[in-house]
Amino acid sequence: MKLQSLRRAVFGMSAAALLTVGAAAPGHAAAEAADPILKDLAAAQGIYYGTAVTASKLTGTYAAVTAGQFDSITPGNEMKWGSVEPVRGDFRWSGADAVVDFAEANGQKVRGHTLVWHSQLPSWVENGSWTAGSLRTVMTDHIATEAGRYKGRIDHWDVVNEAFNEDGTRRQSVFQRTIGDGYIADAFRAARAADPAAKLYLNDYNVEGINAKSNGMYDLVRQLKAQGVPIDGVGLQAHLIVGQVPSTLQANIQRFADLGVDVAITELDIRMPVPATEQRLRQQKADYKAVTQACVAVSRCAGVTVWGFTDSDSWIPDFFPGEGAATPYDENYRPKPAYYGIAEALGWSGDTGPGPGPGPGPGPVSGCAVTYA
Ligand code: G2I
Repeated sequence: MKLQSLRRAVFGMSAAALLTVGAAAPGHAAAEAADPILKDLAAAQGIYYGTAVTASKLTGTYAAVTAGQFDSITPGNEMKWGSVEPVRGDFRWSGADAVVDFAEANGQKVRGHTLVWHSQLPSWVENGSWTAGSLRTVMTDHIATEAGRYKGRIDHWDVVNEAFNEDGTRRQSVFQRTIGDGYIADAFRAARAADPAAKLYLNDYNVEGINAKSNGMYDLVRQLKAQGVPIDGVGLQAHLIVGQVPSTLQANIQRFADLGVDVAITELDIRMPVPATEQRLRQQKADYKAVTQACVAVSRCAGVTVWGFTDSDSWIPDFFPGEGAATPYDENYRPKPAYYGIAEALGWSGDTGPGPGPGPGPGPVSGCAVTYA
């Protein structure tokens, strides 16, 4: 890799990160040296800025941007029950270990994702014949094993993920059906026992604005707090659609904070029909900026995690045919307008480059021509 490209790709990285990455991969630069460093801007605002990662990709430019721009990482799949114990008693920790080791080598926090979820659940759990008692034991043993393995190394755990239906009632997962309402409190107590230092989160999607689902979550958090259940935070995933940031996002963050819990934006991405157009990318910039501003504005908002930082590492195209371009960097690790929108929300006022007139235009493109096709 040319010296100039290497300088660009690793700009903002610590010495530890450089050691970890070693020889950066060829390819496009990650960002101009003059570009902002999101984790530094975030720290100055009292929050973290994180990204979901894929453990097997943590080399080269992908690793350089992960370490250079973000101060928190979340394994996108590697800590899920189906990943770590696909067969009962057969544990596979290599992916999760790799993410935690990378974070420690680069001075990053880890969001552990996730201990109890109805999806990516091994069939031995999903289809076992359980009593309430036997499934509760299996669940709390799983929590003790996984959270115990990483004790002291995880900043936040998503203890329970996606427990609600859209109308605010409980999702009828195997845990809900078999153990009943109390499974959530049981899970949080087991997580606290396994790793007392980790902040314990309840995480869900479509709960970013004030609506029936977030009302259900709000009522539960209030009850859990009243019962002394050890819950520390609420995660708003924020898988959003371009132009549709809920107008009540900040008020919703604030009302959870007022219950006495922290809040995090845990899985932010903002999808659009592809091919992306300049207009959609401008709107996406405004949307990333608005979400980030809402977190900055509430003192109990701990930070923001994007669900993949590059369009080459996003779940959207696989799950929403015809949609994509949902992350702040393009497929070649070039920052998109959204990246500059995040930076602006974090107080940066640098040059976002020639744009199509006033407002959120595309930023610099690292000397490469960008065509969104
Ligand atoms: O679905 C988006 C997210 C919603 N909230 C919880 C998150 O955990 C969830 O993440 C996504 C991952 O980003 C995807 O990568 O969860 C998906 C599964 O629900 C993940 O997709 C799976 C594919 O379904 C598998 O076929 C694939 O083997 O990713 C696996 C690993 O690449």
